[in-house]
Amino acid sequence: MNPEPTEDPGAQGRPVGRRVFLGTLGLGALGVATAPALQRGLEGILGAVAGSDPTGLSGLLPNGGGFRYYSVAASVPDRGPADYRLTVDGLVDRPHTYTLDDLRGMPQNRLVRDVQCVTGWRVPGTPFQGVRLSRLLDAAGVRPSARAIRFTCFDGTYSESLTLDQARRPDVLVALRMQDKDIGHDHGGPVRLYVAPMYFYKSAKWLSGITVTDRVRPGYWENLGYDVDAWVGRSNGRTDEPTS
Ligand SMILES: Nc1nc2c(c(=O)[nH]1)N[C@H]1C(S)=C(S)[C@@H](COP(=O)(O)O)O[C@H]1N2
Ligand SMILES: [Mo]
Repeated sequence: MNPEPTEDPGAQGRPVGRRVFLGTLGLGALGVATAPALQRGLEGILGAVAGSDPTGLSGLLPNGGGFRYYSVAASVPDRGPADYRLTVDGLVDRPHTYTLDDLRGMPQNRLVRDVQCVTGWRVPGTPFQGVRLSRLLDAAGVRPSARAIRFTCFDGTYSESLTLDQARRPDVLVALRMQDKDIGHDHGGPVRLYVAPMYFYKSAKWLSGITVTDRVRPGYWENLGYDVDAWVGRSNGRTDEPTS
């Protein structure tokens, strides 16, 4: 019932700290509690049996090109052009809520990079396209006291973080397209974050909130022991080739 190795950041030689250990325990419980619901909900979508792994319930997506489905929420609503909203708020002069059409109407940037998950799988040369996060931050007018960004998701559970400097990199996108298609629901559509140089857990799916903060608020996995600065090959005790 478990289609992939259960790796964790400690498995690569770094001592398994208390937070990672507690996180693993917590996940075991989550897997037991939500796996049946996930399997019911995704039966029509997933060809593989869903299993639990350290970064969430997952299953290999048919025709997914090597991607695996991850969600820490048992079910996630569908949102599209009529009801999708992305709010930018916090320490900004001009908070704003964008519709999907608003985002589609802005200048788009396309990147092609490898994707690396912290559990080991890697998908080569994947195109992502969307609006640079830095563009949305500039439009909002980030205040001088700001230091970081908190990302929230309409699955109601997941969150992520970046420092302001990381968020302003040109290879960080609010992505509308992946693999040269509109991002489908399973991959976090209609809008997900894409942080090219970091492990894929930073790339929050079903993105709905960008809040500018005065300090880093660790995200979902970071509260369970994963590194906040998640550079591929230079974090989480791993030595993968960098992706960007
Ligand atoms: N909202 C949300 N975003 C998420 C996750 C999640 O569980 N929920 N999992 C993360 C992890 S660990 C990975 S590897 C990728 C998986 O993206 P995919 O399902 O498109 O392959 O999404 C990341 N973003
Ligand atoms: Mo992951």
